[in-house]
Amino acid sequence: MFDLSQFDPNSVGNPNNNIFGLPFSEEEAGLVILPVPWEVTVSYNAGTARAADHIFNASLQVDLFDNEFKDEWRKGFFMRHPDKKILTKSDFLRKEAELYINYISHGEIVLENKFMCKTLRDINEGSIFLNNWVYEQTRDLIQRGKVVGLLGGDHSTPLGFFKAIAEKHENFGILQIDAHMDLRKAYEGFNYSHASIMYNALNEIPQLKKLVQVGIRDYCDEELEYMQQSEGRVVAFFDKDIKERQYEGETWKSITDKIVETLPQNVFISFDIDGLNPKLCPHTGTPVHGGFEVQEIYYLFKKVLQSGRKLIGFDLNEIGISQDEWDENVGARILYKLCNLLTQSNSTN
Ligand SMILES: [Mn+2]
Repeated sequence: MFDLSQFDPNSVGNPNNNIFGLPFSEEEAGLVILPVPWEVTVSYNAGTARAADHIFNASLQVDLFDNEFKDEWRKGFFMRHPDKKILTKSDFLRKEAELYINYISHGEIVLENKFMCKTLRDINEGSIFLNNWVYEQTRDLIQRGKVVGLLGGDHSTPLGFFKAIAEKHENFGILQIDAHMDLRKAYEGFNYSHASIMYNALNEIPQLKKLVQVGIRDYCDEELEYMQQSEGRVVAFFDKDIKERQYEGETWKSITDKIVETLPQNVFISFDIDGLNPKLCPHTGTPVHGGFEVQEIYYLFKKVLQSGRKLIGFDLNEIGISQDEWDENVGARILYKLCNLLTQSNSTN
């Protein structure tokens, strides 16, 4: 066990240390956070590619004390530096994507413009490169015995991580907190758009047996049809239905019991911050009114663990950056909670 005798968990986070002010190296840490600074296909607010550094800074203010998870941090949490080459590639392709989106938003036909065809090809190839990179990084960490969390970036980033997880778990489910279903096929022509992450995951990963979506409130016909034809592989708990059931007197406990029941034994949490009420994430890529308080989602996560299900990984994505660091502050606290949940779930069996 790492010697923590010189470390004071009650003091403010030391910026020379790692995330949450913790003194662990990657080798020493039981849990490693991989930041993925990528936002090529974001639709509305850009910025999330740079969120990880801001979340790191905000994390120094997060208290290590959590009365549900008293000593989880002692297992060691470590976040890598965001990879500069990936960020540069994201910035370059993002510019290309903006030109392309502007072009198609005027109703122009892509096939009639060789330059735009090449732009689209470059973006799609760049996304494949990113997916492979994430796969290799996360597979390596898993093989070294780490539990792994991914910090986006936009919601396209975890596909490679899902694939690495699938090599270890023949049967797993994703619990997705999100305002959006992300079941679009090649949104705006981008094969690996943030709006297609779950379509691609279901399409490319047979070990993914179940997708349970919570908080959905902005979606299209094609996505609804996909869910309806999935024969139960995709289950959505819509924001409107959840709220109406509560207005009629049903408790959040009873609703969370039903959500948890739909999940298989091995659960991956894919947390798009826009699943929360946008007052908690005003600078996220695609904000939608409605959504949850943080505590409601923590309660759901707690219920997942209490049911005996195992958490096998998480991603946290679409956190924006802001002048007053509010989005990052909320994001850092959620990241800490997810780390605690993940290490605790992996210490018991
Ligand atoms: Mn999403």
